[in-house]
Amino acid sequence: MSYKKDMSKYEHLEGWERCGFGEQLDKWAEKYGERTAVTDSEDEISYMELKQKADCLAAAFLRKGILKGDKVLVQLPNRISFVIVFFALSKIGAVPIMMLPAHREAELEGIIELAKPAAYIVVEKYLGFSYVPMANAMKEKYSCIRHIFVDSESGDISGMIAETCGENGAFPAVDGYETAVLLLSGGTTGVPKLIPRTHTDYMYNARMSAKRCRLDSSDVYLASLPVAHNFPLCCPGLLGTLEVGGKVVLASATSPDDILDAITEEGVTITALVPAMVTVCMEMLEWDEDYDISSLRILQVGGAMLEDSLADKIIEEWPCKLMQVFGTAEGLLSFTSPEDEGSLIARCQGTPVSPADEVKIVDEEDKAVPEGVFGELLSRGPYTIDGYYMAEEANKKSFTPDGFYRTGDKAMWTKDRRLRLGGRIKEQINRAGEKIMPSEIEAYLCRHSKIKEAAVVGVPDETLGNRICAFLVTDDEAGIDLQEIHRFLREIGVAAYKMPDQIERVETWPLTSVGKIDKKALERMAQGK
Ligand code: OOB
Repeated sequence: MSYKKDMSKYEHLEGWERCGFGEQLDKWAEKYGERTAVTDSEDEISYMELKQKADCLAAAFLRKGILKGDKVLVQLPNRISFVIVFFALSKIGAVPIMMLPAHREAELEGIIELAKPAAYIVVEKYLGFSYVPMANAMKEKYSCIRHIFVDSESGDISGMIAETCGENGAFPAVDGYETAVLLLSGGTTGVPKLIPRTHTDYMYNARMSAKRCRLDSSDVYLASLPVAHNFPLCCPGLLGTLEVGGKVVLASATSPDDILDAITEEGVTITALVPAMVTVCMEMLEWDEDYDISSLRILQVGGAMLEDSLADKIIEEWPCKLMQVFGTAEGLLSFTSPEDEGSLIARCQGTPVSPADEVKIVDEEDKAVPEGVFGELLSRGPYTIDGYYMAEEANKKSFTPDGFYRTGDKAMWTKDRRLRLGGRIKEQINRAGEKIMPSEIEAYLCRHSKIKEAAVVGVPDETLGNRICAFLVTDDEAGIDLQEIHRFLREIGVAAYKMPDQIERVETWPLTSVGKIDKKALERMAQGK
């Protein structure tokens, strides 16, 4: 029998409330009424309107036959409809699966097979891609998908809201300990992993993050990362900002000018970026003096290793506090504090956000390592999951028998009792904050007729953190170039962020002493090119 988390253990915690997101929204609407809750590039919505629209859409979903407990694929970019859809599904106890706009057929299929969603909600078009044909193809292939709802100017979602307004009846009761969302885990090994977060633990996650950021109703939070990701959704992100009555600005794209424009125009006080985005924003600021980022109070940086030199540069050049954020969709969050000294902020990822977080750093035999020594970071606690969704085998590997999540990250305790991350132990590539599992890309590559074998490694890269390099054994005379690989991967429906940045052909593999492909040697080879 695997370890099962006992939620009652956490009921004494400040910020822990057994309540669903739907009910939560009602409380916010009551408290913050006509204040602006969310703005996007086209519109804005108050807390009260958000509640009303979520109620209407929830009633419409029920009418269409979406039931409590149904899983629903949600693939929407950063826009107000995302927020309405999230709360509407929560109100009826349906569970959104947080797809990213970048995902394509290859990612969708694995998840549909695992979670059997009853519906699929897509944006009509975003960044030049039309989602409806892809959604229809999925519906055709998988009979579990009974409905496609399209979010467009005049499409299903707005129509459904308009149609049912004023007639919302009773919604099914939702318990705070039920699953609220299924988040995507970074990097899968072919079989995707979904992360079930309950209403209560996820809202606690948001509250503890907001508390560490000293967030209040005067704050303006900018979500420029895709808001379906845990970082901008809940750390404190969208949900943490709504909790305190602040305003959320949704930026529709992640380019530096979009980010800097939004900060300048909206008076943004806090935002979250991955290191690669900070670098490009800094470059932009250097040659364009029209931006005004003086409203910023906190810049959260996380999702990937932040180089010491970049941390120093942010502290020196940005008119705000840097907050280093180590986070996982599985739960554990560790942030620096706004009150910490700059020198401390630059060299660590702070402390866990909840007093009830249990963190261990262990060696290969799961024994605790001393301060100052790297080991694997393990965590258990109020908002850390005790298992992936329907994944008994994966859970045996990813959790200890007493319920600690194995992050696969190298970390140490510093002498000031702060966490300092040191890269990955598990084989996973972190490319500009996106997590990619080499084995997944290897499997895709081997579906190409010219490729006999493939090995994928991450190679340190100044801008991306890591770039993806694919080593290939191909049929002798058949040449293959990067363009062809990209075309092929696009055709089979692989997300763009997983495309190799570099390919190298090999005749034979370098092998380790036990005869496995020596990936360390491949990394060195790729670096030399
Ligand atoms: C965030 O969540 P995920 O689930 O996409 O990725 C988690 C992994 C961690 O296990 C670690 O490998 C890496 O991302 N990571 C960092 C880091 N923050 C995350 N590695 C080094 N330094 C950091 N500061 O990425 C995420 C979730 C919530 C908030 C922020 C990030």
